[in-house]
Amino acid sequence: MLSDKMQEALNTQLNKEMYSAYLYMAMSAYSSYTGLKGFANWFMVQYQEEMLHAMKIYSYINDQGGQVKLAAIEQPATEFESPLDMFEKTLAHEKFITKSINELVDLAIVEKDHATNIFLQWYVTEQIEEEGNDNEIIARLKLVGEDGNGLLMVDKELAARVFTPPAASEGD
Ligand code: OFO
Repeated sequence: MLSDKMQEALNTQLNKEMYSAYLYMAMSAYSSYTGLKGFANWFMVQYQEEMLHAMKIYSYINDQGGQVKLAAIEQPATEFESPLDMFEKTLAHEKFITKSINELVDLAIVEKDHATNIFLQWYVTEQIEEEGNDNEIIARLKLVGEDGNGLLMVDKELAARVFTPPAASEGD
């Protein structure tokens, strides 16, 4: 069972995850537009991951007998300065999400809501991976700098990313 406060906080997080999906879809669209198919692929996989994050919360609220309440999703930017700009904005956004998840865990602890606390641990771990991926790609993009060939090499690497749906036991 969820308290009203926890239900509202989870619905807010659901909206943030939907915005994350929308943001990375916007980055994928812009990457396609600028001819960087590998970047477009990476961000589209990220979009899929974010939809998974959102749907896990959706299912959890339902499973707990709570009410899912959908709110408007903020419009993301439509243009970006460079691939590095996109990844710096991605990292900044993920830090914001990490803070938000940590605050949810704090609330679960205060409310002695053990089920939600356990549920949120998956997100705590996921955020380590998300920030790690972004840091790694930012480092590579900084090494490449203005070198077009280097950028195309990174693009080729990012083209290899595939979305792996989680096993049934961890997916819902
Ligand atoms: Fe990118 O982790 Fe969800 O939002």
